[in-house]
Amino acid sequence: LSLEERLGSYVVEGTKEGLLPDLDEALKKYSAMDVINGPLMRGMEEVGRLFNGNELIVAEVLQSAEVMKASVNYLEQFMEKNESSVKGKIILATVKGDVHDIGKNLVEIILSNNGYKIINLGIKVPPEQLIEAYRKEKVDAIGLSGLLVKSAQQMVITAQDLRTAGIDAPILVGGAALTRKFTKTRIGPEYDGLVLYAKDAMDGLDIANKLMD
Ligand code: B1M
Repeated sequence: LSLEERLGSYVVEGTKEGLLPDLDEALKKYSAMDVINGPLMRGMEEVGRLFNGNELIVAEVLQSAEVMKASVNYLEQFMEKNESSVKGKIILATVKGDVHDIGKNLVEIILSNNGYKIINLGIKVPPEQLIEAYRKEKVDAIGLSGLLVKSAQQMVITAQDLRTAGIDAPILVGGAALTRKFTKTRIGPEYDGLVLYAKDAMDGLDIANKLMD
């Protein structure tokens, strides 16, 4: 197997044996983010495909998730850091009912490496907890992640609940279940503030930077 194929297969197989030396090897050719967005993400997509076709069980997908998390943790030290003063404060949460957190945690890494203070509320976060955190922390924006189809609907509910609570801070949304169109036509109209869709973590950073300008 080529280096790129091996990197994908660690994720698919859910094994870490040989992973770190291969990540080091990859860093000679690619940036840390390119390793994540390229071979590792392709591995994760394959896991999703196999899982969908009942060729993997949840326990196996969890092992794949562990490999992805370990890779991202290792690669974080090689990512570009922008040590500027704090640009803004952002809450991040995976919405109620959803446990997927690898994408959200990647967004946290990218934003905190680029001058943002992040309050990461974790997974399965109900609107009430977001409202409470917003009032306590006085953040500049609220970031919501969700990967399940039902999470897209949960984002609509969350936007409504935030509005009812009188909150109109910008909301940044992302995750595989969402589209720009859904964000604009379904979430946006339920909220008084800006609702912005990010297709990936770097896009999230661009949007955050534009918001803070
Ligand atoms: Co689940 N899962 N899973 N899963 N899982 C999906 C999402 C699924 C598409 C797989 C499939 O069937 N093909 C499917 C959803 C189907 C649907 O609703 N349409 C699915 C399912 C069905 C389930 C369960 C219901 C399975 C079960 O129990 N029967 C269950 C749900 C539990 C729950 O949430 N209540 C479940 C459980 C799990 C595990 C726990 C085993 C594990 C998660 C572990 C963890 O996160 N700690 C898992 C995994 C790993 C996946 C797949 C394979 C990979 C997800 C991932 O981590 N990708 C996934 C299939 C797939 O996506 N290919 C799948 C890598 C990550 C970096 O990408 O999170 O998309 P992602 O983030 C991207 C962008 O989306 C964006 O930036 C990132 C890239 O830079 N982004 C943001 C994300 N959030 C953002 C927020 C932003 C901005 C950008 O701003 C705030």
